[in-house]
Amino acid sequence: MSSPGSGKTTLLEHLHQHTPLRYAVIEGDLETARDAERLQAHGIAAWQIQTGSACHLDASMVHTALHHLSLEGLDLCFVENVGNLVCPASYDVGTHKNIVLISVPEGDDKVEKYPVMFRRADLVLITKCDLLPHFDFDPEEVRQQMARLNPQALVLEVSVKQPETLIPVIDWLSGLRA
Ligand SMILES: Nc1nc2c(ncn2[C@@H]2O[C@H](COP(=O)(O)OP(=O)(O)O)[C@@H](O)[C@H]2O)c(=O)[nH]1
Ligand SMILES: [Mg+2]
Repeated sequence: MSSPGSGKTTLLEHLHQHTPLRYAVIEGDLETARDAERLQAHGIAAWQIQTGSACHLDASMVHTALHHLSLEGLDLCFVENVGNLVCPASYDVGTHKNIVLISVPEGDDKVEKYPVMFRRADLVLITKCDLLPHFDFDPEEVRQQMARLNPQALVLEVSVKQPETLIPVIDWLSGLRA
């Protein structure tokens, strides 16, 4: 879950190249199958849900989508929710864990402004960290806000331009699988 454009689909495109974990993705957007097509182009099984006007997925939509994916032999199935820092947090779609992204260009004040979302996070990824030299974004600020709001959640800094930053994410996912 995260705002539109914070890097959800891009992260799922890149993780694939650095892990033996096999995963499928359920995509949610208002219109188009662009994100599912992007993942399929990388050989990742993906199913697109088009919500029309709904700003979030619900459990029934995810249930239907699961019938269109072959889960045999998979380690994980991601659900990329509709880009939105508000509504998706209020709907339990059946995921075991929640990952919330916040990208450097969005600003470091979002945790406390959108607490419902960040309270539900098991993992928070600060994305696009290659852009830190160009923005007044302080990752420590995000860490402090998370420590006050949801100290159990892990906070990691990532960038698809710096593939080594994806390794702790893969380790976290592998730990879940184990
Ligand atoms: N510089 C930089 N750009 C990124 C990174 N991750 C994603 N982007 C760009 O951010 C834009 C939105 O990414 P996308 O994955 O479609 O976001 P989504 O709407 O959250 O799925 C695209 O132009 C990506 O290339 C990153 O780590 N660094
Ligand atoms: Mg996307």
